[in-house]
Amino acid sequence: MGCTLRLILGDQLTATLPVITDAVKTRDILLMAEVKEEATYVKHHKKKIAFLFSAMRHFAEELKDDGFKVNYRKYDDPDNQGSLLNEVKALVSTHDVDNIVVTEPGEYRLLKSMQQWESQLGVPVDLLPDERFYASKARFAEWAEGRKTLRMEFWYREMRKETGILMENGAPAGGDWNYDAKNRESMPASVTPPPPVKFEPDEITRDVISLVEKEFGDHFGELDDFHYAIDRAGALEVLNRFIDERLPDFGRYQDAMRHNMPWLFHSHLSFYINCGLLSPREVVQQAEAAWHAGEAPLNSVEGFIRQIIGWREFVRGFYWHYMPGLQTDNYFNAKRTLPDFFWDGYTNMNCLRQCITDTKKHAYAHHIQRLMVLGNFSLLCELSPAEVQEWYLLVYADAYEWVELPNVSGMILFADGGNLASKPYVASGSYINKMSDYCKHCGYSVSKKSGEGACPFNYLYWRFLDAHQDKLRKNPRMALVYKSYDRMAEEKIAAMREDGQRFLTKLSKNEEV
Ligand code: FAD
Ligand code: DLZ
Ligand code: SF4
Repeated sequence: MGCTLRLILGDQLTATLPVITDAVKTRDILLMAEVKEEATYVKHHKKKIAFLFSAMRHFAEELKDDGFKVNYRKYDDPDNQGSLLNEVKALVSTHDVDNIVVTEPGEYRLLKSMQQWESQLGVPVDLLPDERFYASKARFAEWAEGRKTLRMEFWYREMRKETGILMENGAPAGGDWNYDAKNRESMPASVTPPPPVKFEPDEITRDVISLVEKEFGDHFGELDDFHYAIDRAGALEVLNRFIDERLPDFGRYQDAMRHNMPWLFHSHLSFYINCGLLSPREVVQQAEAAWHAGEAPLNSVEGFIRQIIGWREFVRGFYWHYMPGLQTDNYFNAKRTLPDFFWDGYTNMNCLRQCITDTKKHAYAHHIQRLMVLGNFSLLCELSPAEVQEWYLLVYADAYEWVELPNVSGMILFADGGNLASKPYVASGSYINKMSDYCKHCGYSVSKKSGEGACPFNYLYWRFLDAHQDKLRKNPRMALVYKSYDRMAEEKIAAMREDGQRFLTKLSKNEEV
């Protein structure tokens, strides 16, 4: 009798997955591989690769200590086969392999490829469902069936009822489904968020950092000050510290941004949840328990839990529902190429400079930076969806296509024409000024609407609404905005158009803005 070859991907570092728990320790082979194909299909941020390779190596060591036979292929092994398929092929040709088992990958391109493996390898390949989500793909499809539009809020309520999370006698805890009205505070200068949890790199991480420096030197991002958790124990510590130190204020400051402060009261858990070191269930359970214990207010706990059982589950279902079309949707026919400053951060617009610098340094930016600064700018400037998608997929350490693409195509670019969002997330500089102190450190004037020195978001906002009236006027949620537009004097609109066009021309030529 031969063995079962069990493949574990870089974002499947979860010891409770059946691909691992079903293994016969004395017989089956667990395969993990650092391969060029996965590390370069987009040029991932250096810190993202270092994080994932280190986490993979630590996970493999833990499996070995637990008595599993682990075949781990390092990136710089001279026999490295370069792709997951070729690594599997190499083992099939040298071992008596009866069948291959792998948990379904999170990305469409890899799933499509794996669905060919059985015929390419001549060995049965079982793709197991990824049980780490609350809802299966089939559950989402059943919910989506027959709905004209898919809205997160309705999905979220369904999930609350189904799981009983934050429910009391069949009704939402506290009487409301959503407490976001309390979650829109800006953060006063007197508030100092607790510092993020930092870990000193151990020998494995130091080796990986040297490898990344050598092999991926031309990738985006900085490697120094690497401080992420790289194993489950560390990830659990980040979770516990979040619950104790940040969760109570998570809600009220969820949308706030501060100059030179990327971490704020966010959880910084997405890296660990998405690669499997933490399960969404344990994260949600701990947050709910903190509320029951009176250690965190309901607006924070509900807001946080909604991000996970609401948004995270929703975008995953949405991705599989709309792929592959989601990749090519382009409702506004946007074509502008990404300006160079998306890579180096050199722009006079302080909000963008801050968000890009944070991203470059940490492979992290929080939600409002991604949505209302970088995303808002990308939409207003009609940047090419394909280029924006690639950028978001490679710059963030938590980015995998199943979660990145719906957020980019659907949420920020409205490229799907409204399947995900009921209206485009666009805003002028006043929103950024209200939610941050970025404008205080900016050469542009946020109070100036047009002309020399005016905040570009101000005229870009009206230019966008002006240019896309044919598509947006019919949207009832845009009615109020167009009412204001209709009240504007013709000269004012003309000035916005002119300033906007001048700015976009500079952007297209990669001139300094
Ligand atoms: P917190 O603010 O503490 O939120 C808690 C958790 O909720 C996160 O860890 C995450 O698991 C989940 N979550 C929150 N918002 C979302 C969301 N919109 N979609 C899915 N999960 C969510 N998140 C990713 O994990 N990977 C991505 O590639 C990604 N790309 C994004 C691209 C854009 C354009 C936007 C607007 C958002 C994107 N997000 C992505 C969602 C969100 O910005 C990140 O999950 C969050 O910033 C991660 O930081 P945190 O763990 O501190 O989150
Ligand atoms: C993101 C990533 C990177 C950078 N490298 C690897 C790798 O070398 N080996 C591996 O198994 N997985 C890697 N990953 C994660 C995969 O790209 C991920 O499993 C798929 O994109 C599916 O979500
Ligand atoms: Fe950004 Fe405008 Fe504020 Fe400058 S003034 S930081 S460009 S919103």
